[in-house]
Amino acid sequence: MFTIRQFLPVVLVVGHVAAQKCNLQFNGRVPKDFAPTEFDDDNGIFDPRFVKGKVSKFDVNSVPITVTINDSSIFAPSDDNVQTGFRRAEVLPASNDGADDSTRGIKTLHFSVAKDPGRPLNFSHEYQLAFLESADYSTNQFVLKTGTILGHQGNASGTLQLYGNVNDGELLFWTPFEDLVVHNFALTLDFESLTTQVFYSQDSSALEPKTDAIPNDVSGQGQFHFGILKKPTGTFDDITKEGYQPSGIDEGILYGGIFQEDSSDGCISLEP
Ligand SMILES: *[C@@H]1O[C@H](CO)[C@@H](O)[C@H](O)[C@H]1NC(C)=O
Ligand SMILES: *[C@@H]1O[C@H](CO)[C@@H](O)[C@H](O)[C@H]1NC(C)=O
Ligand SMILES: CC(=O)N[C@H]1CO[C@H](CO)[C@@H](O)[C@@H]1O
Repeated sequence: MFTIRQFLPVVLVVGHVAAQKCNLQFNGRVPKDFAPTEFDDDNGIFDPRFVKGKVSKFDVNSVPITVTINDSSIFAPSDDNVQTGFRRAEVLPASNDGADDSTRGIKTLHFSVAKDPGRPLNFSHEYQLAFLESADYSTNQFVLKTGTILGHQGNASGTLQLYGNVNDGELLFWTPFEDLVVHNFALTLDFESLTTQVFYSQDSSALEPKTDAIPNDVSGQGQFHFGILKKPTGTFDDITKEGYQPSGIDEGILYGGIFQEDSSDGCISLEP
């Protein structure tokens, strides 16, 4: 059901992304002259079927995007599977079909997030802002969450929390989700040794390692999601279809600097 595209670096497509130190696996940085409607067409950056919807450190000649959700953001993978329990809108890299090289070898995934001051989230809810979903849809091998995390109510809601494979639910790293700050993440995902190392910085600071390479089951390939998946509150048996979602929402998150590089030789970009 997914279009399989050959890896085509945006460097070649648009010709004005800064030189890279490491080899790129995919590039989700959006060129400055990119018109929003192009997200609905095949664009070589993000898969158009998944897109509805302050410049980050790694956006040198590119711009951030805002992913928003409202009451209409209900994902329906099929007519009999309408996910009314969630409000969600995400972008997925165009070349990432679930079985491609982005989940093989050793790769470093970069992305930056910032709050949209005009469209605040509701921290009474749990949100997933970035995650890898396995090819068989059975797990998320890592998840960046914020808000009130279901099953982890002790965690401060105003934090960004990076979890490993949700089967274990280990919190790998957390940091305050401050306003008016660009939060830069890089995750070195070792698909051979099954580890994850977290790098983080704010605004224009160089990325710093915040953890060692922590054992984390990143096997199972799959797809990288960037956007907003808002979970329900209240009680539910089937989280995808039940629970409480208030109406009249208008929420957004800024994303930038989304790309993945090959770190099989140890190469990691701490600076653009
Ligand atoms: C949600 O946003 C989309 C895109 O702007 C818009 O077409 C739709 O009408 C909005 N839905 C609601 C319920 O506001
Ligand atoms: C935030 O979410 C809670 C739980 O769904 C809801 O009761 C509350 O009204 C929401 N707050 C705002 C400001 O929308
Ligand atoms: C900041 C905070 O409260 N962190 C906790 C979040 O939940 C994990 C898993 O239960 C704990 O290990 C952290 O201490």
